Amino acid sequence: MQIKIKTHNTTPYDDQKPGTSGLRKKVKVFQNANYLENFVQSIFNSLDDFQGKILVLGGDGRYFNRRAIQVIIKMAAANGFGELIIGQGGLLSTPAASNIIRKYQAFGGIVLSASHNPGGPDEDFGIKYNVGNGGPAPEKFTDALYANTKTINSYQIAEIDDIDLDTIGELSLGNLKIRIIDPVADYAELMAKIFDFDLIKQSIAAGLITLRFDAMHAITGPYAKQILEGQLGATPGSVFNAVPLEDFGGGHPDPNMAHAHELTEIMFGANPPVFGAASDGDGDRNMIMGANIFVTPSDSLAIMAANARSIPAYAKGISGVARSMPTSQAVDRVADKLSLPCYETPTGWKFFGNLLDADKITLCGEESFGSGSNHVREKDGLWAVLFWLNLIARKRQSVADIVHEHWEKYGRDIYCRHDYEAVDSDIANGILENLRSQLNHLPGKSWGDNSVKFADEFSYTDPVDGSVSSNQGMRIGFDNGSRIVFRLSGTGTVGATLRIYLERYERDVRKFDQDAQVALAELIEIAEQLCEVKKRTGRNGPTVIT
Ligand code: VG1
Ligand code: CO
Repeated sequence: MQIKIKTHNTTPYDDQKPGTSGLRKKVKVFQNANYLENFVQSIFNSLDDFQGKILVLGGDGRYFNRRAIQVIIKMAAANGFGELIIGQGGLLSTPAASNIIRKYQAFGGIVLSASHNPGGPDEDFGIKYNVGNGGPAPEKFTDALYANTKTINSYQIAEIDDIDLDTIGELSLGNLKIRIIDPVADYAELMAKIFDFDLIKQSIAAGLITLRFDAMHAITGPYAKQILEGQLGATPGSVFNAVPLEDFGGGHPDPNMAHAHELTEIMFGANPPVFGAASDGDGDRNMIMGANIFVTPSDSLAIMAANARSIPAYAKGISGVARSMPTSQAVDRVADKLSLPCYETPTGWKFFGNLLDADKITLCGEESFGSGSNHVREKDGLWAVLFWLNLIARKRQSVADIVHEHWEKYGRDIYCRHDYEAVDSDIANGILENLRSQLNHLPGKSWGDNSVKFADEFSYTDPVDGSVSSNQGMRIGFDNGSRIVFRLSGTGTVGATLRIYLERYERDVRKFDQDAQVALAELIEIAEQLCEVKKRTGRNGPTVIT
């Protein structure tokens, strides 16, 4: 059967610039005439030589996921892909999609997600293109894609019926093969190769590890159920909020103590389990907790780097580490001690891809609850959870003991992030301009013990391909190692979100248990003097503190 292809005329939208991780907009915006079609055609227009090749397709299951997948199937068919590999029900977690692209040597993949942003008819949707290494497309591609969205005047679509996404199997339509696959199987197989599943299983069976995992009504539900309960033997019900819902039960599927409050209450409540964790909308973020303790993502990365040799896949050691610029310097201290290269990249996973491909690094992470390794080219929530479970099983120590032991050796980088969400864009730009104008005058200036060593706007030169990314946030470093970083979010969909990242290094063991907000109070005050966010917005404090 030959499929009938139709070319539709369209007119460009001017707001389809991909942000930190793809294009994110309100569902209502994606529902505008040809909005999705324009963006998808622009992706295909920006690619070369994909005829007859494989495209992976899946999303986090949020509202509009199914509709969008049907449209993309028809457009991929019309544009000449040879095979589509799609997760059953249109579902694939972001790390699972990355794995499938790599495993089946696909040309690329389209991942539908707005990650930690809420879902539903009045909430957010997102779409992102990943390249053949399984990672987010680099800026060179997203720039070309954006340029395409501004001039697009037609798109191609196949006139075929909707595809049954729910039945695993294969079908052919003209020259196109469509495979609906189990979204979990390949991923679970990969995890079993990286970690010591037998050891974790024994520790759980012996009662040494008890755990709770909050899937936040999002994509990791089926993955965590199968791996943690099915394969590792955690008590049924250990994984909760495990069924992906189109609106995530009305919450933000964002694994931090502000949004994963159910888990937080369990871990700080009576008789907490040994280990607690949560993941986000698309499964690439993680929050790690132990009984009465929360592990900051920056500390988690540092602890993973310091203990990598305890994990089978990294037993021979790691080649290097990388962190995004606003992530705390905890991992730098580990790299220093182990004489490993340590890279500081702009925010967003796309900057780690080249370093991983070139084997300059094995582990990487961000302060925003993301960590990962060379096993895929995305951050990976469940991977981090399994890393910690493997570590606890090996060390036979509590999460709190592992963290305290780490701090005793390396010192503690006390850290937090203040987000001011949905700020009027003009006010936000004013804040940044005002900050920018101060940068040259700040070095040498002091507030108490905090004397400014450097103040700059972060620019990154990729050591592999030499590409330069500038204006990646403002850094103010102090002589005592403290830092304040300011940047605007590239994933929000309403107004602008100002992020203020604060960190202070503490070497005094007696002060390790301080509350971060108290320990950082002086820096929080300096940050306000510099950026005047409260003064300029009339707000009393941040929308979210993580
Ligand atoms: C945020 C985080 C960033 C992360 C990005 C995508 O970006 O700060 O570290 O890579 O989200 O994560 P921004 O530009 O809003 O600060 V996910 O899990 O939302 O795909
Ligand atoms: Co995510």
